[in-house]
Amino acid sequence: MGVNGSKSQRQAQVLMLGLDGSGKTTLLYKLKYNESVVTVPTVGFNVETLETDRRSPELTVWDVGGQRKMRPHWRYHYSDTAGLVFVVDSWDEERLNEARKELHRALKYESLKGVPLVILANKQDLPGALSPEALCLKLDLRRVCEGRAWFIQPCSATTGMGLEEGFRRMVYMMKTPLRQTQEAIKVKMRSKGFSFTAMKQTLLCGS
Ligand code: G3D
Ligand code: MG
Repeated sequence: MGVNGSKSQRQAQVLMLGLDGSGKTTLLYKLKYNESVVTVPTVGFNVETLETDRRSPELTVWDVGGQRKMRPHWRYHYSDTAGLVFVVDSWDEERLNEARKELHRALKYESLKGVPLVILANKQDLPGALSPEALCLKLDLRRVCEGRAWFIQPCSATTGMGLEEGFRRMVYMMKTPLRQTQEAIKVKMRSKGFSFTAMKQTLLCGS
């Protein structure tokens, strides 16, 4: 899955999906060059490598066009995917149902089974953007991500807030078996004073 022979420890493929306009291309170039770019709808894909720390694989991030006519092509990338990032426009409540359907459809594919998932709750800089907790419910994440390591990260591709954290979390989940990931998050949340029940009601990793 997403690892290339001897390069297995050095490079991993991350597939970035989401509806058109959710901010995928903006965030890819913000991460890569720390620049705000003017985007045009992505026809085909953009691909960039992101460096990580020396003990982690470099990430090759595929930003695949999210327009309706492009979505049937998403599946051709699944078999090479070591990590899935799904970008959501947290401000556009009207298209959340469409986003939910596309996410759920993708997660049903056998080749994405067990692949860690980071949901990037983008456009948090806009007033009225939905919180990660609200998105978690509206996208029905806890149910659809059962048995999978996952995480929802609030971010803004415009300001850069949360982007590195989201990809750092992805690297962590790719390197860590699911059970260990859940335990580590429980310990961290407990240390912050969360009860386990409260944790379950919020977000973080799969149940
Ligand atoms: P896509 O690649 O997922 O299709 P784009 O999305 O990266 O092309 O972004 C679509 C629009 O959303 C762009 O605006 C872009 O500037 C804007 N955008 C992306 N991320 C953010 C964000 O975090 N905050 C805000 N406020 N806007 C964002 P235009 O106007 O060019 O359509
Ligand atoms: Mg794009």
